[in-house]
Amino acid sequence: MGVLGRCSVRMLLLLVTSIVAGALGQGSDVACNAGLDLEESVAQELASAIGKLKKDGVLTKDFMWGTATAAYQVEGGWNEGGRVPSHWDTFTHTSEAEGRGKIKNNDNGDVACDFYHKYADDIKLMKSLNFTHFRYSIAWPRVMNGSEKNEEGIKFYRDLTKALVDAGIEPVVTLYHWDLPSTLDWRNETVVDAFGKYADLMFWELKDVKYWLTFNEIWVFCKLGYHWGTHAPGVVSDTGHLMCGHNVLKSHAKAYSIWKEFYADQRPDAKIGITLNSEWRAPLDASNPGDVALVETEMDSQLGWFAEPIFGNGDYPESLKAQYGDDMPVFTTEEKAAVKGSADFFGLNHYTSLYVDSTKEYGLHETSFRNGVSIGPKAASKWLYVVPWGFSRLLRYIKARWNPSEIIVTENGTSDEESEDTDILINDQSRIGYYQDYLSEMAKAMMDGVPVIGYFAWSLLDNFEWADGYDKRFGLTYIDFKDPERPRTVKKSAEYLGSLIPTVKAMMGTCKASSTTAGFSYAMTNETTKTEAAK
Ligand SMILES: *[C@@H]1O[C@H](CO)[C@@H](O)[C@H](O)[C@H]1NC(C)=O
Ligand SMILES: *[C@@H]1O[C@H](CO)[C@@H](O)[C@H](O)[C@H]1NC(C)=O
Ligand SMILES: *[C@@H]1O[C@H](CO)[C@@H](O)[C@H](O)[C@H]1NC(C)=O
Ligand SMILES: *[C@@H]1O[C@H](CO)[C@@H](O)[C@H](O)[C@H]1NC(C)=O
Ligand SMILES: CC(=O)N[C@H]1CO[C@H](CO)[C@@H](O)[C@@H]1O
Repeated sequence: MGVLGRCSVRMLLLLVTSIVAGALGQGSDVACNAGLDLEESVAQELASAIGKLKKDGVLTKDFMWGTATAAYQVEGGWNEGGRVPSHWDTFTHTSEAEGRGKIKNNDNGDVACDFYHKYADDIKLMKSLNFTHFRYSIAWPRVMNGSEKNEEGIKFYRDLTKALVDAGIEPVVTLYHWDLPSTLDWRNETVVDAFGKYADLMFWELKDVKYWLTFNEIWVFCKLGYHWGTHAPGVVSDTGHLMCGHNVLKSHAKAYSIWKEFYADQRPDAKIGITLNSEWRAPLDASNPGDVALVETEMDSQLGWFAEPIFGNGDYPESLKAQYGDDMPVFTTEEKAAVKGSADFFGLNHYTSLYVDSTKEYGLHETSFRNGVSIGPKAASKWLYVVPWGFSRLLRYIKARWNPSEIIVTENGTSDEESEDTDILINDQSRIGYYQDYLSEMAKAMMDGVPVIGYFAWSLLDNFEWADGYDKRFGLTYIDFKDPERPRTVKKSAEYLGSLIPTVKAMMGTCKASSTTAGFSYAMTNETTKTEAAK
C-alpha cells in the first residue's frame, strides 16, 4: 500500500543523494523538503529540528524515541507474586452500583495485555520497531504490601529493567500511574511519607534507570478520582481534588529531595522529573479579549495548577486561589521551597485542543466546536479531536512561561473504536496521519528553540483504557482481548514509526537548519497558521 514501499525507493534515492552531497562537503545544499512526499518531509523536519537542538547544545544525547505504557493498563497478574490490591482493583471488582458500573462493559485490568508474562516478547517487538526507549510504570501494590517490601514484585521490575537494558532499550520509569495501594487515600496527608518510602525503595532497587518520573497526569487522577468520581476511587466531592493535588505535590517534592540527597551524586547521568497533561486552548473568538484572557485562566486550572508550583514560583497560580478561596490548600514557606524547582525536566502528555468561550458560565467554558464546526476531526474517545496545530502552540507556551531546560513528550496518540473488523483496526491510516501531523508541529516548535529531547507514542499496545475499558484502542499493536493468549499484531502505524526513526537518523545533517525564531504569543492562538502538512 504504497506507504512504505514508495517511501523506501524514494528514501534510497534521497540517501544516495545526501551521502554523495555529504561526501562532497555540501550536505547543507540539499533543499529541505523540496520534492519530498509527506512522510519524507516529516522526517526531514524532524531531522532538521533535532540537528538544530544538537547544534545549540540543548540536546546532549541522541533524541529519545519511545513508546509508553502503564502498569495497570497492561500488566495483568493482579494477584500474582504477592501483589496486593490497588484502588483500581477495588473499583473494578465492586458491585456495578459502587464502581464497576462506571467502567465500560464492566471491564477490569485483571489480565489486561498479560504484559506480566509476555514482556520479553514485547521487548523484541519494540526492538524490531527501532524504538530506543521504553516508558513503563511500577505498580506500587506489587512492590510493597503495607509498609513491607515484596521481593517477588521487586524482582519483576528488576528483570524487566535488565531485559530492556540488555536489548539496548533505555528504561524510563514512572513511579505512579494511578494504581494506589487500596489502603491509602490521596486526600490523607499520611500518603506523603508512604510515597517517599516507596520512591526511595525503587531508586535503590533500579540502579540502571536514567529517567525517573514521579507522577503521571496529576490533573486526571485527582480530578476524575476525587471530584467527578469517574475513576478510582470514585469520590464525588467539591474539594477532594484540591487535597489530592496538594498531597501529590508534596509527595513529588519529597521523592525529589530523597533523590537529590541520596542518589543524585552517585548517578550523575540520571534525571528525575514529572509528567503533566494538558490540552491546548484557543479563544473561541480571537477578537474577544474575554476569550483571550480566559485561555490563561483555563490553562492554570489544568497545567498551571501543578506546573506553576514546580517550574514557576513554588505556589499555585493566583487565578486558582481566587477561584477556590479558602478551599485552596496553602503551602508553608518550607513546602514552597521544596516544591519549587523540583524537576530536572518537564514531562508532557498531550492529545488534543479546545476552544474557550467567556460568554458561557463556569463549567461550560470549554468547547470543541465553533459555529457548529469541530476544532478537528474526532477520534474514538469522546474528548479527543485531532488538532496538530495545538501541539506546537502548547510547546511554545510552556517554553515562554516556564522555560524548562528539557521537555520530554511522554505521551501522544489517538484512539480507534473497538470493531469486529480487525483489518480496519490494523490498517490504521488515521493514526499514521495523526503521528505525521503532530510530529511535524513538534518539529516546528523545536526549530523555534523549544527544547524537546524525546517523544513517546501512547501506546505500544492496545490496553485497558480506564473508564473506557477495552473499548478504545490507542495501541501501535492490536491485541485480541477475547483470546486468552492475548496475541499481538503490529499495526501499520507501528511500521510507520519504525521506519521513520532510522529515516530521521539518516537525514540528520543533510539539510541546513533554518530557524523561524517565532516565540509564543496569544495572537497565535488560532489555526490561521495551520501547517501545510495537516490534511
Ligand atoms: C508482604 O510481603 C512479604 C515478603 O514477600 C511477606 O513476608 C509478608 O507476609 C507480606 N505481608 C502481607 C501483609 O501480605
Ligand atoms: C489518614 O490515614 C491514617 C493512616 O492510614 C488513618 O489513621 C487516619 O484515620 C486517616 N485520616 C483520615 C481523615 O481519614
Ligand atoms: C528498523 O530499522 C532498520 C534499519 O534501519 C530497518 O531495516 C527496518 O526496516 C526498520 N523497521 C521498521 C519496522 O521499519
Ligand atoms: C486568528 O488570528 C488572526 C491573527 O491574530 C486574526 O486576524 C484572525 O481573525 C483570527 N481568526 C479567527 C477565526 O479567530
Ligand atoms: C487529559 C488526557 O488527555 N488524558 C488522557 C491521556 O491518555 C490516556 C490514555 O490512556 C487517557 O486515558 C487519558 O484520558
